[in-house]
Amino acid sequence: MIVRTTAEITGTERDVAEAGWRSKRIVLGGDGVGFSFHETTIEPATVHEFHYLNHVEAVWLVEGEGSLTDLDNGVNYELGPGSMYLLDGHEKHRLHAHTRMRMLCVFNPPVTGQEVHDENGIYPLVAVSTD
Ligand code: 9YT
Repeated sequence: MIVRTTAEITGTERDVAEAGWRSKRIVLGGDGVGFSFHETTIEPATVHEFHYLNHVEAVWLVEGEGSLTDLDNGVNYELGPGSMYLLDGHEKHRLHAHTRMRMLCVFNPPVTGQEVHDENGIYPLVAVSTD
């Protein structure tokens, strides 16, 4: 059994921050369980594009409001607490945080912890929202 807290991984190599988002990776590939499990926070009024070519990801929004656009077909979704999206088709997508969003994310296959961006199909782009 593994027991961890977010507090004990804060500030370690499992706590990855990029412009406008931060992800605490509480379970990684090295744990050997077939998935990774992250808490991602996205700052308000930021826009991010992600494309995970090699991973399936489920994201459960716990706090905050935002919008999600499927860039494969242009469909837009409004997200709030309790919303979940599952990228079962490796969809390129855009997240626009209206308020600070806190999300719980699962990846299969697991992220190893080496990926930050522009690597292995993970391509986050960051911009500040103008609205
Ligand atoms: C919202 C989202 O896609 N989070 C993914 C995790 C994050 N990009 C990370 O840990 O690298």
